[in-house]
Amino acid sequence: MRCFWDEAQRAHAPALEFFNGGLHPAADRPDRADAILAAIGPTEAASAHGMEPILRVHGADYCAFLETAHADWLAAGRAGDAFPYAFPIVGRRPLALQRIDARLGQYSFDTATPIGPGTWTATRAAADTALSALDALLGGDRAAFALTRPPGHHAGADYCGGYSYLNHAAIAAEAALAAGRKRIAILDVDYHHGNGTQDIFLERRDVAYVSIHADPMMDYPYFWGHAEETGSGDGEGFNLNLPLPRGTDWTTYRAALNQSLDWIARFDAELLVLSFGADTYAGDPISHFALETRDYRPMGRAIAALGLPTLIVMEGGYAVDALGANVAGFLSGF
Ligand code: SP5
Ligand code: ZN
Repeated sequence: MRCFWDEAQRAHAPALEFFNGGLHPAADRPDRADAILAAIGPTEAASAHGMEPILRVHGADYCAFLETAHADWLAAGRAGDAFPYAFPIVGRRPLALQRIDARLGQYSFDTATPIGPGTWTATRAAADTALSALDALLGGDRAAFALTRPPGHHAGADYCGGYSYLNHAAIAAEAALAAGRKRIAILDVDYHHGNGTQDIFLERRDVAYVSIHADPMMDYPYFWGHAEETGSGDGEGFNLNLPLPRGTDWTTYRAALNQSLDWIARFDAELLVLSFGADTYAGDPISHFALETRDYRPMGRAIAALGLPTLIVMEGGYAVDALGANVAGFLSGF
């Protein structure tokens, strides 16, 4: 399987994130990529795809914000990474505000997703990485792996959050449609619900989204990922959430995975985008499932058995010591 990675993704190196009333070392560390690279063997660099495929998913104003947010933060006299602190939750009006703090709040939904000097460069390189891996599929390959970092599945059309800025899986799905594919399935096996991906495609029936994740009654991102979110308008019935309790092990997980695979098979997709997170691992420092390293190989095998051309896009996974083995196990099973 061809694997893609772009060194420019290292430019995103947040120091801290804020949750539970305090600052913590950022979980999305650049050495996550080193752990995966050491385990999967050679990778190919991404090729530049420009802004057009990004703008099929994200607003131009949001992209302009991401591009200049850190410079605006410095210009306001701040140091370090840019953090939001005020959010337009109630009576949100379409105000065109200039103050960096207002703009950070307008385009963010949490305080764990800081913007640093290299964030825009890195997430654009991650989009190019996903698009380059998609090119391999469009050229006839059965599967390709995009080592994307920062992750993407929490980012919506006009917001960042959950360590995500651009939604690389959504960008790839739209690019596949633009290349002539008619029906795309997105399967999201990250520990967290991919609220950004769900939101982007909620009213669509050409892109079906199914996610297996920690029950948002207990875990981030709380406000999305509940079982009753099944799509809306034209997209009604094309969104499936399978929330699972904390402590879920492979036996329980496998049953939900089978359910999601049956659902995808009925949808009759031409191409699968897999948002793959390894934060379902028992030793993950911010998550609460109980999968072991040995479980990722049968997970890969089960998803491969769908028989669909599959783009594997990296999302979360923060137990750096086990991350290489978990990702490599998944890819070898696939
Ligand atoms: C892509 C991805 O996996 N994003 C995850 C974002 C989660 N950010 C929320 C941080 C809250 C962590 N709570 C930690 C509890 C530690 N005991
Ligand atoms: Zn996650």
